[in-house]
Amino acid sequence: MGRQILHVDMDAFFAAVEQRDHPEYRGKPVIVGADPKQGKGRGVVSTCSYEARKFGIHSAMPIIQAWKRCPDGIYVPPNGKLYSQVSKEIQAIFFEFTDLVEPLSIDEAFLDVTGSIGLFKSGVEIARKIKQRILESQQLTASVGVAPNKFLSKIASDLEKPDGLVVVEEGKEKEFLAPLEISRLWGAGKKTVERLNGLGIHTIGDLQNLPEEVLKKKFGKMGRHFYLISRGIDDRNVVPDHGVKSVSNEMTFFEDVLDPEIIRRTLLRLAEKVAYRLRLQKLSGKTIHLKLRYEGFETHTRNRTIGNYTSNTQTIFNTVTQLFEESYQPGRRVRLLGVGVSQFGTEAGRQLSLFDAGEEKTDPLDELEDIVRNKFGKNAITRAGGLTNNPRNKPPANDDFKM
Ligand code: TTP
Ligand code: MG
Repeated sequence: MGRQILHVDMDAFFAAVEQRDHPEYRGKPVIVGADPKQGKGRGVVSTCSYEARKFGIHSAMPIIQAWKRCPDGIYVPPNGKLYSQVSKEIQAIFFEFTDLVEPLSIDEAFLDVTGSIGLFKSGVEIARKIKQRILESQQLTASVGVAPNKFLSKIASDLEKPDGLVVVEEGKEKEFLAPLEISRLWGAGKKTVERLNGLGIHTIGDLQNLPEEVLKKKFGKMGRHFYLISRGIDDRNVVPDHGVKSVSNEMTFFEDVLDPEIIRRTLLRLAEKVAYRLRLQKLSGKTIHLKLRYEGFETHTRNRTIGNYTSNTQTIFNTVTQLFEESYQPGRRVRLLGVGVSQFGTEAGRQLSLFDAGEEKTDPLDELEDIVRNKFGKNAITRAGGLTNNPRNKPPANDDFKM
């Protein structure tokens, strides 16, 4: 069986919390947002209850317009602190079912529950349990999509809101998508939708009927993306948010170093360690950092953002080597070197990555190293180029640095 990905999204989140805490608001149009000031207010609607949506009110609408549509509604200022607290408690529920939780916003997250099926029977069963737990503990409803990937689960969670549960079976991706409007396609903005409509393409099914070559001709790189995504093909991983913003290692030399070969090997060793730790945490980042301290204590930091997310030793090594060559003042002794990676892959970043360079393929050498390290400990293997001549020039055990 393939992957089981859940997308969980709370229903009318801010408004639902207000209705929960004020029983007199229940069943009524509740608008959370700016003060309407009897129709003279500025600012916008944050969200509104489903009762208010019947009046045509929605998020981001000017509050004056909401007032015009529903002057008798209940207008409530947002209580951000409360919503964040509720959001945290809901997230804690997700972790009862899997560690692979990728929060997308205050009220939604992707969960990869593939590894939890043995314990809980099926993805659908987990979705039911999560909905039940949220209802019991928070008296709030969530909508959940269950599918073999992120794209499909996100669409599915939205289809039967509020209190929805929609499952996309493996093998049924194409027929699930076919009747849906192309505006639901990931990557299709307003202009693209207009262009596609102009070509007589209104549903995802219409798009499925076009050969890949035609799509490529009309949309260039996006053509390939549309070809895949209209068939429900999306292999993005659920990237857990560990709260970690960067991963880095540094090494202070026992004796200050001039030898370029020792410097090169040290950078390789550090790149290896950082890359290994990234892969261990299933992270990849696109900003590479170098820290360089000369004898004395003068310290320089440099960084470079590359076009794709990486956890690849060679890529990290090549980039820090470039940074080193660009900033090193020849003839000066080096006391410390540090290598780091930050700007981890996020949903938005990954969306773009499908169209351009994307995530790198796994390097077989990295994979081999990971296997050995996981089995025999993290110091069990080092690339030949990363060995230092001076055995005293070993990295300290705890060698994180702040960037
Ligand atoms: P959404 O999940 O987009 O909306 P929702 O939960 O209110 O309603 P739905 O049932 O359709 O999911 O956003 C979550 C919260 O984020 C929402 O309750 C309020 C806030 N928000 C804003 O403050 N401004 C906005 O423009 C949007 C879209 C959301
Ligand atoms: Mg929501």
